[in-house]
Amino acid sequence: MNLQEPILHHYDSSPFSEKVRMAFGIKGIAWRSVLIPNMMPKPDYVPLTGGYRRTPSMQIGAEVWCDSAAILRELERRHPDPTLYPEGYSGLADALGFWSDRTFFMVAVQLIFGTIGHSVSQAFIDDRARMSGTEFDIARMRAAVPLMREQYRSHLAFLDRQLADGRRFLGGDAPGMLDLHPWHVVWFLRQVCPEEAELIDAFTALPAWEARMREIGHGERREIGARDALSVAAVEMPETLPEGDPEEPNGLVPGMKVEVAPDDYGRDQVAGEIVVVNTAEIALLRRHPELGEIVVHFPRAGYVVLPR
Ligand SMILES: N[C@@H](CCC(=O)N[C@@H](CS)C(=O)NCC(=O)O)C(=O)O
Repeated sequence: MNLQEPILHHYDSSPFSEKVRMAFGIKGIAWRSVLIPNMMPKPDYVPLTGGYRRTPSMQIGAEVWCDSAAILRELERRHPDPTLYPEGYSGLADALGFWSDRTFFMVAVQLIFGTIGHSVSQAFIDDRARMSGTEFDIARMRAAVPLMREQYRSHLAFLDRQLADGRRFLGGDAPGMLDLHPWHVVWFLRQVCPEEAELIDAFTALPAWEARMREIGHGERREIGARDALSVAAVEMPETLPEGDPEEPNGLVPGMKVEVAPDDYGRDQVAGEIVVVNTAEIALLRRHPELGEIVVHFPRAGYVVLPR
């Protein structure tokens, strides 16, 4: 096995993983797949991330990118052609993720679990309540389904309107970040809650866009075991070099010991020494008793950094 091949830690029904799998497809990348549990505990996963529990992450050698935003950024850096960015949209294309991944996604979560919640295990409900720090209240979500249907549809209408001039993808002729952001929310409903998919089908341009996206596929996927991925981390060494940013408002610099955590849900903290810090990412060096040195990367927007 090529030890520098990307390894995606994911599960098939994970929408944020689907975003990344599609990026592999757009860029024609060969990757390894490690299937991880969809709830805690994740004993073969957390040692790699240092405590981050969310899905997905991407491992290359002894480095791990947590969060789809950090993963997509790294894929673009390593495989710039074809780019995920429509010309002139590099900043706003990333900003759009905050709409799709938070607002639009949360509408979908309520619509989907309000509809299929009765078939979800109590263990899953308890896990999601622990992860979000608040009740995962299926009865409340069920009551909100009519409202969420309206909301979901109004967000879909943004996409349909963007496609109304006959363009193939949201950013023009080529698929990219503008598609990936909302794609996983549309995919999630179609995949997990087909009984509500007529909300999508009722639009004019959206269903054809969805079909075009599906055709792209996931690149070249090959399964490996979680233990194999841990062995890769153990034999490889991190390669990222220290990088600072003199404009950091609170004086964060390489070498400092900090903790990083998401600011929305699944707020488990990852502790380490800063290797890279800038407006786009923070990377931490960690030492694991069996795996040795690992560098873990996080996006900067949406993650808090606390001195230790
Ligand atoms: N901002 C994160 C969100 C990731 C996320 O919410 N992932 C879901 C699955 S799609 C998750 O972690 N669920 C709990 C779990 O898998 O343990 C990203 O873009 O990767």
